[in-house]
Amino acid sequence: MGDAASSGLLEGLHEISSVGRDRHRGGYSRHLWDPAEFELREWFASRAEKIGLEVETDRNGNIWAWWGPPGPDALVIGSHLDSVPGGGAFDGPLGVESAFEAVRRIKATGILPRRPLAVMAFAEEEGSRFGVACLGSQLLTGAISPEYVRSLRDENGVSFADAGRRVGFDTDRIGRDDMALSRIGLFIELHVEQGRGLINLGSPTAIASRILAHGRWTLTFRGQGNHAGATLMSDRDDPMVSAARAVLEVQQAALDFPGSRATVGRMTALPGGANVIPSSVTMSLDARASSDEETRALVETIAGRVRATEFVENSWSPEVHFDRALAETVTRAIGDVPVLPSGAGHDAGVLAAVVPTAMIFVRNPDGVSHAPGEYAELDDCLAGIQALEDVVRSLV
Ligand code: HGY
Ligand code: MN
Ligand code: MN
Repeated sequence: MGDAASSGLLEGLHEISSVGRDRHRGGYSRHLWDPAEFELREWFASRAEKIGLEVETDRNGNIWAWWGPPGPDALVIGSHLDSVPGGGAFDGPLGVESAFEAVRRIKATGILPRRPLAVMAFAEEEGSRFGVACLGSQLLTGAISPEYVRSLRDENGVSFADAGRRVGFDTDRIGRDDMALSRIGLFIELHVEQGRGLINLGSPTAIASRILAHGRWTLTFRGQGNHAGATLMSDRDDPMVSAARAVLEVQQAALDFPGSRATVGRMTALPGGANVIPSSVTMSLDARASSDEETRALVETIAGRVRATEFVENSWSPEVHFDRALAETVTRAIGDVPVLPSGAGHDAGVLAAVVPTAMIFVRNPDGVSHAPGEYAELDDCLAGIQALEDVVRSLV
């Protein structure tokens, strides 16, 4: 492992440890079709070719690396390579690198798999550029309409369609890909645990039982733009004040629904001058709860309490319950490890709607994720690879 071990990272993660570093936010910013993401796509291809896998990119931008010819009932393992703004090094890439390493080890034994096998990386899992979670896997499975996706715009107002055209990606072809789906027999995703679930359980790995329902909304508060000095407090219609009250209402509503989560991660004032009362303020809302119904009820409660001028849904991911039979297969292969729910969404959650799916979590020593400090101990990462390798061996 050389440098990688001294860096406390798996070899493959060490190779990309400088890709997409965000000097302003810290951590990494790797978003769909930006230079860093293209560099990661090249890393994926070189990692695959090094172990003799054939690489192809599907019509939705997801990348597949096949061991043998693509075929039906394939075992597919992988995750994503993109990040949130200022994200950590493990969320996504750990799952892709662990998949490559598990395949490399099995290939080195000389066995020939009884079924096709692919390692994959889904496109835009974080939805950091176009605002929709798991964009690549949702397009693949038909969970989202291609027309809606083509109309999405990034924070610079560039549409998905135009952004794709600029990088030579044909966005006319996006949408449910029955041929690709027909090849997938099972999907298994390894992921760093995003939370503190494994910290006190004495196990480096766990499997996932379910994923909370979650969605994203944009709230807009409109007021009267005006002069910060000339406008008496009694004469103001200041949307920043409404938005500030709304943030507190969001927090209180989540507390009123025990176990739910609601987050305002971004707030933008227009025009944004320090001596200007804004004319409008937009803010993001990320809301999550155990069930679809509870999440909808939470968001309705928030909507009733904040009186936004506009309240628009951007992304919706229904609750997920992973396949019991596959979970038992995984447990037989890796032993009796803890079973944890996931507050974080994953491509495995989207695939679960169409094929049997499972997730293996790797211990996160302090639970921090979606932040520069996100990490996993090398020994726990190696335990995760061993678990994935054992599961793959039992299935190919
Ligand atoms: O937002 C999520 O839960 C995931 O990290 N995309
Ligand atoms: Mn994430
Ligand atoms: Mn992730």
